[in-house]
Amino acid sequence: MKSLKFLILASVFICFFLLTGAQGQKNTLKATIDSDGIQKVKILADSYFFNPDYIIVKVNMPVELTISKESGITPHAFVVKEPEAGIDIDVSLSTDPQIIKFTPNKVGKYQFYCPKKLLFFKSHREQGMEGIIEVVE
Ligand SMILES: [Cu+2]
Repeated sequence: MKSLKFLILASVFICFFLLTGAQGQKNTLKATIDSDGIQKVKILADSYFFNPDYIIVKVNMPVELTISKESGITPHAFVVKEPEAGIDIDVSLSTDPQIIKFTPNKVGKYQFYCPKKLLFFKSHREQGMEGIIEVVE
């Protein structure tokens, strides 16, 4: 009986560590520049995260994002509201990849997120659907 209790306690601890460990994780992608001078980045939206969720691009060079969402009925969108940095995006996502082009013109870190929210539930952003585009020199 004692060992069973210990086993349950141990598995609870392991689950806790797995969960908290996964949440803080950043999946970083440094955009590579192709032969046309375009920085191509692929992003996948899922419930409730973006992969990658930390994207590094160079300033004053065109970026081409290819964004799609995982299959399923949950709607997702991709929003970045940083017009002063040349990034102003608000698109609803589908499983068909969409291509979004922009040229960041200001170094900095900019938030992207999914604004969807169902009734009284937490917004997707609050559940982890957000990330950062870092524009570097
Ligand atoms: Cu969403």
